[in-house]
Amino acid sequence: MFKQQLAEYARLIEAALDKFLPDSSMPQKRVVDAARYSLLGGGKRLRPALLLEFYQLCGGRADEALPFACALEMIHTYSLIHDDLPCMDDDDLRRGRATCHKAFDEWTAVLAGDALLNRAYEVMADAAIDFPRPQDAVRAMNHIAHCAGLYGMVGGQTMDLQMEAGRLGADNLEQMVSLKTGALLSAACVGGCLLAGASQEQCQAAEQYARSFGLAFQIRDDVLDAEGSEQELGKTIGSDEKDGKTTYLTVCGPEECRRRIDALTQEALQAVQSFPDSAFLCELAWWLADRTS
Ligand code: GRG
Repeated sequence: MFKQQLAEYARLIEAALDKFLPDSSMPQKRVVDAARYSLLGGGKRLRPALLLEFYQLCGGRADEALPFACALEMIHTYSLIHDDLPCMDDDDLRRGRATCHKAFDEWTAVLAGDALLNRAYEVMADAAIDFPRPQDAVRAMNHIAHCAGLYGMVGGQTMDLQMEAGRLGADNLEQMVSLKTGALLSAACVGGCLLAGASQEQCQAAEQYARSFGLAFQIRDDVLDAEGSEQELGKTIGSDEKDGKTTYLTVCGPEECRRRIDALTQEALQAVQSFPDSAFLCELAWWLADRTS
């Protein structure tokens, strides 16, 4: 049931993404091709699915929120393209295929990321104009921008690279993860609530879910980087060790990682108990706690 619902969300999102970034024969076609290559080439579509789920739990209709969900996936995809570049993580494999800069080249990948980021805000602003409650749309956009930027994912990525260079200590690990990984999940969960004009209590519950679930998600990601299968994950494994990265696995070891993933997943479940039907959110959290891809 849950897998079916996630697949249905992915179907909706992918059909809309295709329309929001149309194929073209313009002179800038090369960058459109690269952006489409990364955007439409797989991925779990977690963040847009979460935005749609929270929007519906707070009383909205999924089709109204679809442009915002797609924009979030564009922001996520831009971050993956840039993260894979030689100046950052320098990865060759993503979503089971060559990374954007490998399939095209570096300048194209930089511009494809830039194009996706800008297109995301354009799509949201367009949708806000005709949205039933434009102020809620602006509040959601504001939260998404905050979470994606300096005070969220970009800030977390900055901390991660500083840690890798030995300029920041392991005591910054939790804050780094809550920004790099947790912030965009908050953009999805709280963004969906804000868009629906939800109460402060509902927004706080969504924030707590995103926080706990985001940390569990990252710890599982750290474990999979060491123990997972490259084929199932669709990305290069062993890169954390190769880069000498500080991760939850290096700090806590595998047993403590498992214990924390389970405890954080329980916390995430607790956080959303007050929603009318939290089954999808609960199953998603457990599925990701045990994920292999
Ligand atoms: C370049 C500003 C900037 C940020 C990069 C995305 C990112 C931040 C880094 C990628 C490395 C990493 C471990 C990020 C943590 C979040 C994470 C596990 C992303 C992968 O998300 P999934 O598993 O990917 O949802 P799919 O491909 O399924 O969408």
